[in-house]
Amino acid sequence: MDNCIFCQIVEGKIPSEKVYEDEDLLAFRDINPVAPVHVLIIPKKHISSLLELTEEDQPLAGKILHAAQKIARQLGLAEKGFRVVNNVGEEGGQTVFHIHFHLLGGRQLTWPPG
Ligand code: DGP
Repeated sequence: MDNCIFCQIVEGKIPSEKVYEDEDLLAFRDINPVAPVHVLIIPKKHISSLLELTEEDQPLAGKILHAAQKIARQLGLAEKGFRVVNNVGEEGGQTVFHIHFHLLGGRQLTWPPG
């Protein structure tokens, strides 16, 4: 997708601070962090939101969750805990329409979210 910021990050056209990469996924630091650790985990394939995830994408979805665990360990979040968040649509607070999972940690997170 030519006009998708995250596709451009995958293609290296927009720089990012990568923390994890494999053939299907990329994880990089959020440009506007809301916690000491704030990483975005994305599939390299363009999927606009959780609503567009197909049955065929189920292995990819599982890979994303497993990568979240690996990255959390890698960044020292496993002991104290962390949060994985996926915003969907307008009321969900989604601003970039390439599915992404926020990995947040490094401080006490509160509930409910705003
Ligand atoms: P969401 O609101 O859930 O759609 O989150 C989108 C996130 O993407 C937001 O926290 C800011 C981040 N973001 C937007 N543009 C860029 C960018 O160009 N680079 C990086 N690293 N993060 C970005």
